[in-house]
Amino acid sequence: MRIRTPALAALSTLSLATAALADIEVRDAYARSSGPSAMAGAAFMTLVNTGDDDDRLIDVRSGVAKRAELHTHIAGDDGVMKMRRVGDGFAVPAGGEHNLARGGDHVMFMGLTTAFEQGMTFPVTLVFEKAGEMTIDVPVDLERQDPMDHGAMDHSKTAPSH
Ligand SMILES: [Cu+2]
Repeated sequence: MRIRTPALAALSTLSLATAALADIEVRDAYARSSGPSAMAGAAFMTLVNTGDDDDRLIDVRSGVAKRAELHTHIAGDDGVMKMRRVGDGFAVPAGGEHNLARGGDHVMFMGLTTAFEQGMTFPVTLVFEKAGEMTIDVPVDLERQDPMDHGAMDHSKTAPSH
């Protein structure tokens, strides 16, 4: 029995973690920055709640930047979309999903400690109110055109041209 104890302990730890995270799925995550010298970057993904309880993404952490924050875009007084930190996070309703997309809600990385290069992948820890912490690997994709981006909220199209 002594030989089996460590294996059983590891197994129960694993199944506890799986149970705690089973209700949230992260789909189609990717990250981008404006270029190799950019000081900031962002990540986008779809959060899917397959459970019966509403949940909420309340925090984010990553070693790729000095700070990681939850951001959204809102229209400023001049009509230009600006980024704002979201203090209470993003609701992910039971049986529903929340989309983080360019021009909308996103994970912001400020003070990149590693330049984003096409094809690299880095870990991001998402902290949910109920599901707890979930660490995912996010690939950098600098070339992707966002199919959810209809142009109305894209910086390049809403910012006044100089
Ligand atoms: Cu931002």
